[in-house]
Amino acid sequence: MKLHGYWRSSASYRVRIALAWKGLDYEYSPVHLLKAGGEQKSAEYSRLNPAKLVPTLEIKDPNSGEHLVLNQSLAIIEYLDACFPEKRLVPESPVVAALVRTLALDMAADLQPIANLRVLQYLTGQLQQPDEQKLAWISHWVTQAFSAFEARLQKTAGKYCVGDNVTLADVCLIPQVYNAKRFNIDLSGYPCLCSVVEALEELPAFIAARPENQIDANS
Ligand SMILES: N[C@@H](CCC(=O)N[C@@H](CS)C(=O)NCC(=O)O)C(=O)O
Repeated sequence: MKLHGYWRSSASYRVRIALAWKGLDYEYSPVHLLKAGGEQKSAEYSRLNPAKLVPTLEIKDPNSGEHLVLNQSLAIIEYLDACFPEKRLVPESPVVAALVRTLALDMAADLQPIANLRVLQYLTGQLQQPDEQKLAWISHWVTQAFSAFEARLQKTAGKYCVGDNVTLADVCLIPQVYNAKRFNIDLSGYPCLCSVVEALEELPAFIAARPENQIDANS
């Protein structure tokens, strides 16, 4: 199994958490998102992911033995959950699974893309916005998303986002919190979110997946 990712990429971070949570060994192949205009745009990497985004997971399917090249972090994690159902991240109950996916998509589908590298590069490049406007953009969307997330957590959270089991919602939350901290966004107005994050940050799988613990950290 080989994960193509970048230490600071939140989508790669999600897959690293899921792999570590399930105790799956993998080779890590760094794709530098900034070097030489971005290695994700190279012809070689584009063959693995035509969207020119990380992550990509190469895996031998445990059922058919087929070599698979998978993109989209949530599709990858749902695939891993189906093939390796120990320590499930999407619960079997349809009701709880819907709650979990709602929270996961709040972070991975509605928030993360708005502050993705290529979006920020477009803001400061083609649209010629200064850095302070870029920071205002990030802060606006993070604040809006975290306020809604906090309101949801008031109803769903136990120790973690949904009850007392780690789920896909937690896997999607932590990388967005990492990004928010990078941009110095004040999280003190989200007490429920902070208490869930504190509990998750103690778990070995979440520690192993941290950006600073990757071989390409600070590169
Ligand atoms: N929905 C995709 C998002 C992937 C994505 O946005 N990856 C970012 C890093 S978190 C990326 O590769 N950015 C490179 C760029 O914007 O050029 C997923 O979840 O896998």
